[in-house]
Amino acid sequence: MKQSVISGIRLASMRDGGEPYGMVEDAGIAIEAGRIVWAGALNDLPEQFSGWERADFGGRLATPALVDCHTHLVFGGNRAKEFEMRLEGASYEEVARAGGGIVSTVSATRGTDEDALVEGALKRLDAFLAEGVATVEVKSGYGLTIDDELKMLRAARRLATLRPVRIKTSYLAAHAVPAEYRGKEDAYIDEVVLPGMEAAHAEGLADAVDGFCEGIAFSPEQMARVFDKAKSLGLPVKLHAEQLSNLGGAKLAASYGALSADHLEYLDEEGIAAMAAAGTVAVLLPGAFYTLRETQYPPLADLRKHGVRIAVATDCNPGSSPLASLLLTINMACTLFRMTPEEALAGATREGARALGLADEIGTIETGKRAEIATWDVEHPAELAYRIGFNPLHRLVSGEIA
Ligand code: DI6
Ligand code: FE
Repeated sequence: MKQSVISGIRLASMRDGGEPYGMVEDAGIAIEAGRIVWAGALNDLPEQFSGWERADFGGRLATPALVDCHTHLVFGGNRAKEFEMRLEGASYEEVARAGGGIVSTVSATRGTDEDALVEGALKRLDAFLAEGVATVEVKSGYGLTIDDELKMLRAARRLATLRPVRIKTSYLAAHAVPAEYRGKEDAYIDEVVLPGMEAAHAEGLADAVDGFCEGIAFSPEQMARVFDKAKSLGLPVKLHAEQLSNLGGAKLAASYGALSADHLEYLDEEGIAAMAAAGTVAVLLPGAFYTLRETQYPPLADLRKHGVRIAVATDCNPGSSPLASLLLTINMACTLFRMTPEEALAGATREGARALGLADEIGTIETGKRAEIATWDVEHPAELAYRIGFNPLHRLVSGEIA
């Protein structure tokens, strides 16, 4: 059984409460079989760990490995053309209604086989890993037939066999109405979304169920039918809610005990109170806000006031957030949304883990959690938020010291 002690670090444990960033100077972490068995000031290292193999990190900063709790990493094609259209004046909704948007990625994804989906996603995944990310959520939602949704989820699962990363999958068939079902949303739910969910669950392909509750997608009533099915299968739910308008999606998600409600620019205080009561995490996605040149800000002050936990994620997707950098996302969360660097880093570690139902496993550096640790060539954790287009990762320690 491999036993070791990481020493010579400045530890930003991101534990709740206590010092800002859970900071401990001149710290050590004792690791046994991939788990943290002790973390604290090296001077206080218990006797029982003192003889363990040491790895000295030369005074570098250590944080929990990063967690990206909202991505659409698997897809075919790209949407550079639509980017041009929007620069010529078309809005995101107009592009979607003209058959572009999500639906154009659906055609490309249907036309891409599983191997090629994996190959495309690996390029993006490698960019995440190079920045200290060890856990990535990946959604389906560009297949919109049972077979194509399953193909996307199988591709997502394969990523974890090809790289040292934890992948959590979300079944997102309720992402858009495919052209063949336009005007027949309820039939699409009955004939594709619900049976596809059963098939994904039977094959162990879905860790959660997601949806897009919006005028251009599904109503709260339709999402409730999707969530009822998820509940009957014992799958946790989450929702793209209040991104472009306020339909009460977050409140609906909270009523199902959702892990998270995501986007939330148009969220009202009633929705916030419902999320607080249910412990539903607010996932903020500044990459989509930036790309769509949104002007409505997510209600940060009220989320704080109600004590809602706030995560930050890339929303990496070919349309509204072609963003494969979680570090840049952390910067954007501060600059665009006015989150503090500590909140934004917590959003991409502790709170991202919570949004995936992994709060007991990862997201902070403390006894009992997995030893997934990023070390950085910086002095202070705020440097991870403040720089733009700069990657100071020194090393990602995943499971054991290699
Ligand atoms: N909201 C988003 O921002 C992404 N999906 C969603 O429901 C956009 C996906 C896309 O434009 O391809
Ligand atoms: Fe999304």
